[in-house]
Formats: sequence, structure tokens, C-alpha cells
Amino acid sequence: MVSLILCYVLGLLRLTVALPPLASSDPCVLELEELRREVRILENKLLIGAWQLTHLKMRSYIATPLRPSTNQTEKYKTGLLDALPAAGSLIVYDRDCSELYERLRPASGFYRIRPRVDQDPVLAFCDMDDGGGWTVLQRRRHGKVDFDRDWVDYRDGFGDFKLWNDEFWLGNEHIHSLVKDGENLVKIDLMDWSGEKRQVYYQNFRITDEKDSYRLWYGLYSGTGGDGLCGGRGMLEQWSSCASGMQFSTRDQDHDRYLQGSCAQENKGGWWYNRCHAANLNGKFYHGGLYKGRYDNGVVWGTWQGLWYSLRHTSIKLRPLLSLDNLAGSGAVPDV
Ligand SMILES: [Ca+2]
Repeated sequence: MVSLILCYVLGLLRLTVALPPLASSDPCVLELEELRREVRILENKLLIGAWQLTHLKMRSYIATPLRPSTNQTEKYKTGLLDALPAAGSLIVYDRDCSELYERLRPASGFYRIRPRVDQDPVLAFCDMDDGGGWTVLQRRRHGKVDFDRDWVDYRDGFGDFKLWNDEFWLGNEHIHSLVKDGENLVKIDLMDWSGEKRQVYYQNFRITDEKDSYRLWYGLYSGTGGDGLCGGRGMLEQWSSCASGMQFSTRDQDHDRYLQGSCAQENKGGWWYNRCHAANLNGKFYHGGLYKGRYDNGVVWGTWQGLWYSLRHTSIKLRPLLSLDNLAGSGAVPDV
């Protein structure tokens, strides 16, 4: 605390004598960042605590057995119960939503998962329709959550984690923990303002750790929306906009390949920008679709609706390849 006061006094002095801003390696900046991280961890705990309290009141889950009876399991399958005793218990068993799905077959909703055993659980939206077991990494629905944010927000996650329609980013650190082992599949659900939908799949989605700025790698593309992450089939588009191999950038941390400026600042979101993008799902939310501006900074999937059309609904979700046995025949309507 003493050092923070010292930082504050030094900051005032700097303003008074118009010195240049502090470097990112300055102890004051590092201390501030550490405090912000602690605040975020406390906010996460508070969110989970409030969620537990609500479920304690609504479900009386302390008196409920940890594993559901046959009768309850039937209710989960039919979606009559939207929250589960075991998912709401104080112990978190599941590394991700696919493990929860395999264990209990619950309905879609927010559940606590524990991507890493040495860290606190996090709240995540589990999409248990569309074949089930999807951990949702990102969701846009109505533009109420601002996605133009700093590095720490994208690292730790932000948005609302309460209602079925809430918007959020799960957080790069959690995403890294979820994708680092085993083969997985990412599904991106897209919907435009006329209700048209597209689906995009990428196999073996990977992001590296924070030291490497959460660099993105992925495997085979399939789907109906075009390979927006890599900008389509043209060599020039791929050279300038392919997200594969790119580090993550935010408005305060520029790791893109655009030397003249910051893609994240221009495009109003955090993303794996190149020079800059053909997909910008964390961009600015424009109501109505088509938009104009200096930069193509909307919620964009360029290989479907072009760079000057901002989508209405998006979600990015993940599950292990091993739990895909019922995907092929599910025929489920995507949850967009
Ligand atoms: Ca740049």
C-alpha cells in the first residue's frame, strides 16, 4: 500500500512536470496490474458465491444427493431441471462442459467448471443442446457488453455470466487451459440480422500461454460460413488476414503484423490480428447489419457476409473430439 501511495505521488509529479508515460516494466505499472488481477479473482469468487447462494435458496441443494436419482436424470434429459444439484454443490468435478455432460446430462446453462485443478473454478456457459457438452468461449447477442477492452480483461474473461442471453468472453487463460491437452473441435455459430445461420468448425484449436501472448493455431476447417479465421482462399487475403500463428492483441497490447498502427485499436476488440483480419467476432456491435466507417471494425465474418456487415449473434464453443460420437446424427439446430 505504501508503494502504491508512492506510485500515486510519483504519477502526480509526472503529470505536473509533463514527463513521458511510464514503461510497461515500471514497478508502479506492474503493481497496478497485479492489483487488477487480484480484483478480478475476487470478482470471480464473488460471482460464484452469489450464484451458489441463489442455487442454495432455489434448489436446497445441500440436502440433495450428489448424484441424481433415476427420476432426476430423466428430468435433466427432458430439460425440466435447469440446474443440477451436483453442478451446484461445493465440489467441482468437471474440467469442462463435456465432462459435466457425460456425467449428468444437464440442460444448457451456467455451471462451474475447473479447467485446472490447481486453480479456482470458473463459471462457464455449457451448451448442452446441439449434441451437448460444449464449453462456450464467446457469445455476442445484443451489444450490451463492451468488447473494446484491455489485455487483462481478455486474459481473465469479462461480460455477464447469469442469464441465457448474456454476452461474455471466457478469458484467454481459461481457454488456454481448456485446449492444451487432447484433440478438440471448435464450433462457431453465426447468425445475421435476417435470421440466416452458418456454422464453422475448426479442429484442434490451440492457444499458447500468456508468455507467448496466447498465439493461435488450429487445424482443418469445415462448415458453411467459409474459413473466416484465415481469410478465404486467396493468397493475398491469407497473407494479410490469416489468424493462424498470430498472437493475441488488445487495444493496450499490440502484437499484430500491422506496423503502422494497432489493429485492436482500429477494430475495437481483442483478437488474433494479422494485418488486420477477415473475422472480427469481438468487434463493435452494429445494430442492423450493414455499417459504414473508417475501419471494418464490426462483428465480422468476412467469408460469409463481407467486412462491412456486422453479425447479430455469434458464439464460439469448444469440446473434445472424443465426445463427438453423437454429433453426426444429431441434426440439432445451432444455438445462435
Ligand atoms: Ca501494430
